Amino acid sequence: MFKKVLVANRGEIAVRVLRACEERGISTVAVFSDPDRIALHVRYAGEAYHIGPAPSQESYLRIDKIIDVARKAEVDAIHPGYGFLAENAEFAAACRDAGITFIGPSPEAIEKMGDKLTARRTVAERGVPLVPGTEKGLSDSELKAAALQIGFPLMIKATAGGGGKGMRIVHEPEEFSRALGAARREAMGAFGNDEVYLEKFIPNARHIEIQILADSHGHTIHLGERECSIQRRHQKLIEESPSVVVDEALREEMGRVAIAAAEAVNYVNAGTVEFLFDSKENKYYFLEMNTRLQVEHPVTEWVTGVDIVKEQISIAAGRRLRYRQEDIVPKGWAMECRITAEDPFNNFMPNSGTVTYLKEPTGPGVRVESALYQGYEVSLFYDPMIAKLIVWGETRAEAILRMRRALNEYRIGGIKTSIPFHQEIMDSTEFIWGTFDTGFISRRQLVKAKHISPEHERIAAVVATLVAHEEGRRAVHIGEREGVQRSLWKQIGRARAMGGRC
Ligand code: MV4
Repeated sequence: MFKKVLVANRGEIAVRVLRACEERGISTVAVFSDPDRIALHVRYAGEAYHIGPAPSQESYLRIDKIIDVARKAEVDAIHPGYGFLAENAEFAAACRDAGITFIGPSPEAIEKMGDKLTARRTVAERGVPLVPGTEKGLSDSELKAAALQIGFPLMIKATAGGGGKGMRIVHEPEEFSRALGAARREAMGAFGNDEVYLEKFIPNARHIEIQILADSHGHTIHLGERECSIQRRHQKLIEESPSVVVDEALREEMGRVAIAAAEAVNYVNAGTVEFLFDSKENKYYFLEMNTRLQVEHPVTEWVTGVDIVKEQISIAAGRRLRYRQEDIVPKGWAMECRITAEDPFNNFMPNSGTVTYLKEPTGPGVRVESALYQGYEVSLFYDPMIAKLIVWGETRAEAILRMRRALNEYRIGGIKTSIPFHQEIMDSTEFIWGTFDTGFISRRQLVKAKHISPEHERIAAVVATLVAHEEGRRAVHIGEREGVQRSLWKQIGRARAMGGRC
C-alpha cells in the first residue's frame, strides 16, 4: 500500500481524498496556488507545496510543477480528483514516466474515451447501443449528406469535446451549415481540434450514468446508476441514486453494458459510463465515458456502502476488488445538491466574498462535502461549486423531505449561493413526481432569462399568486412546513398511484 499520496487538486474534492488517505494511514501532500495558501486542504495535508499564482494554467494545470513536487516530497502516488488534470492523458503518462502511480486509468484508456468518435466505435464493437449518427470524421459536404440521412432534429458534437462543449442542436436543414461552422469554430477554440460528428437528437432525454469499478486483475463491477438530468448549461445541479426510471432488470442490463464499455478499453479504476435514456421509447444510448472520479460519487457511496475513493487507492496499489457484483445491493435513496457561489436570482451570476458565517446542516441522513470555513475567501478564480449537500432516505420521498430540511438549515453568510434555487426545485411538482428530463431547468429558466421590466415583474407576481391560489384550491399546494408534509405526501401518493416510483 502507498506510504504517501499527493492530491493534485483543491477545494472539497481535495479534502475528500485527503480524508480517505488519512483513514488509510497514508501520509498526504497538498499543492496550492497563492489564494489557496490558507485553504482547508492545505491545513488538512501532512505537507503542502506552493505551485504558483491563482490562474489554473499557472498552478493546478502545470504538470511539470506537480511532478516536481511529487519527486521532492517522494510520493508513491498522485490522486487527480476531478477536473484540472483528472482526464489528462499526458499527465497520467508523466506520472508513469516519473515512476509515480496515477490513481486512475491508463493514459491509453483516457485517450480512447477522450476522443468521442473513437469511444463510440470502440464500445459499439462490444454491442453497446449508440445514438444513430456518424462514426468517423467527415468533411462539411459529407456531414451535410449524413445530416439528411439522420434526419432532424440532430446534434452536432465536438469529437474532442464532451460535457456539452462545442455542441449544437439543429432543428431544420436550413440551419445546418451555419450551426456546423459555429460548432467547428467553438471546438477549435476549446479543444484545438475542429472535428465534429452528428447524432440524432433524442428529445426529452434523461441523463443516466453507471458507476464502474475495475481492478487490474480483470474484475469489473458496476455500482448501479445515478440520474443527473437536472442540469443547467450542461452543469449538473442535482444528482440522485437510484433513478425513478430504472427498475431492477434495466439496472442489471445497463450495468452489464457499462461493464462491456469499460472492458473495451481495458479500463482500470473508477469510471462512469453516461447514457441518454429515452423515456418514451424506453431505450438508452451510450453518450460518453468519464475516466475519472465524479463530483456526484457520494450518492453512489451512500446507497451501496462503498467508499469509492478508498477503492480507487486500493486498485491503484494493485489490490484485487474486495466486492463481487452480487455484493452490490443498493439500499434506499440518495440525493445531492451542488451548492455554488452563484446568484440564482441574477441568472446564476458567479459571486465572490468572505464567508462571514457558516452553519452546515447535520443530523440523520445528511452529509456535507465542503472546504468552506468561517472567514474563507470565495474567489472567482475557480469553479463556483463551494459545497455538496448529500442526503439519504429509505425512499425518494424521505430523501426529498430530508433535503428540504437540510437546505433550510444551511447558512452561508457573506456570499450569494444556489441554495434558494435548490429549495425551489425540491418544491417543484415535476421534480417530486420524477417526471422531469434534461430540459427541466431550461423550461423553468425561460421566465427568469427573458428581461421583464419591474412593472411587468410585479404584474406577473400578482397573476402568478392568483393562479397559484386558484390551483391551490383545487389540488394540493406547497405552503407552510406542516402543509409541505401533507401536500408532499399527497403528491407522492398520487405519483405512486400514477405508477411513479418514490
Ligand atoms: C444529447 C442529447 C440528446 N440527443 N445527444 C451531451 C453532453 C451532455 N452534457 C449533454 N448531452 C446531450 N446529448 C443527443 N443525441 C441531450 C443531451 C443533454 C442536454 C442537451 C442540451 C441541453 C441540456 C442537456 C442536458 C443533459 C443532456
